[in-house]
Amino acid sequence: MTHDLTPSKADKFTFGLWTVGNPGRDPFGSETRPTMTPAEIVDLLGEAGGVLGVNFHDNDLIPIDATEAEAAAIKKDFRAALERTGLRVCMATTNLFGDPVFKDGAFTSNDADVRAYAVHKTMRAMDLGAEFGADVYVMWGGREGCETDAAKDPVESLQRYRDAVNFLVGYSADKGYGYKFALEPKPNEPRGHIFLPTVGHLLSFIQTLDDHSKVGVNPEVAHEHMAGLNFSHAVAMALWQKKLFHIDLNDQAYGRYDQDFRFGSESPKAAFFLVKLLEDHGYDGYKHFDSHAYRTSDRADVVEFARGSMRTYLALKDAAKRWNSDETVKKLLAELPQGGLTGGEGAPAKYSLQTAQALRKRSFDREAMAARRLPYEALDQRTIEILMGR
Ligand code: GLT
Ligand code: MN
Ligand code: MN
Repeated sequence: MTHDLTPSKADKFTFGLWTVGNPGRDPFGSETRPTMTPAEIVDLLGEAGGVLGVNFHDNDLIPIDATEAEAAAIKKDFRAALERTGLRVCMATTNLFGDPVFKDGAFTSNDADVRAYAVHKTMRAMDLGAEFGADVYVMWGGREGCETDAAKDPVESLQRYRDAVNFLVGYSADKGYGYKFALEPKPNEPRGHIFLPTVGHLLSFIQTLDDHSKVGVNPEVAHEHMAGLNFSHAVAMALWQKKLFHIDLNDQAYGRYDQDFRFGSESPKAAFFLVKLLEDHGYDGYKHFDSHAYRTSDRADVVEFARGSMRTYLALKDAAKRWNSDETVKKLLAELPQGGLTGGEGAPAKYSLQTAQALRKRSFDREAMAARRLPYEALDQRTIEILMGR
């Protein structure tokens, strides 16, 4: 077993200013940790070690009402912190959910002025991200939704969403920013119902854009779990369509409020299959930990939280490697019909009148097929033992 779980830049691990900088506020209580400046957050990530980059919403870096002079001073401090820690900015995004102006949505607000303001704010945030070298642009429509269906026409809302994304894709192209857009779904919270609630919905939406070559998804573990779905299957669909442009790693118990727990802390087996999927399929984008430390943590524990997120990923990557080369696993896979998980002789070939006629004529031994062994209990138990280091 590999014991070295030290991350390096090549692992492409990133954190958001809003994640490690989370001061512990929740709907029932105020901050439990001091608020840090963006530069202080970068220093904390430098201390964690091995982090490639830091991501931000426009207003994580520059408060919405900052003056030009204040903005310039913050940027200067932030840039200096990036230089002394060797971190870079990988992804940028827009806060289209915090300010009261977005109380009924941004791109899908019923108020045309608010829709225009949301696009204007996003263009400016894209300028800011590009100024710091971000090459991925995330769009999370947290307020795009409703509490009551009396409030919005959901078809019109999708059209509005589409118009906004088309506009911003055009802006990025004209400015030569080269952003890859990664749209992030979530089923609810903060809205009662959020439009485009899952990865599947978004993948279908993306196909409707004028030019979707630069638009993919940013799935988040917690969000698919909130919808009661298997996250790896959602990611698989994005990989299969070559649309996995970014990923938000964290954890979340099914059926609970939005928890944003440390990656792998709640469902390590699901996290294992996710890491195995990403590694087996050669995902080489950023791995962003969109989570925050428990409200009980102090600064030192936040550093442990950041290190723990990366170490867990690396431990699971190592476990995936061991799984793939494990003799027991190999033996069990070889026992599967057709000798493994992929491929298989005898399956229907591509349709033609000939292949159809041949298949139509073929005879099958139903009982013999039904009697074939599928030792999935043994395979799963071996997986558990590999995870337990046995
Ligand atoms: C917010 C949300 C996240 C999104 C962020 C990007 S903001 O924290 O819960 O899932 O990724 O806007
Ligand atoms: Mn979340
Ligand atoms: Mn997220």
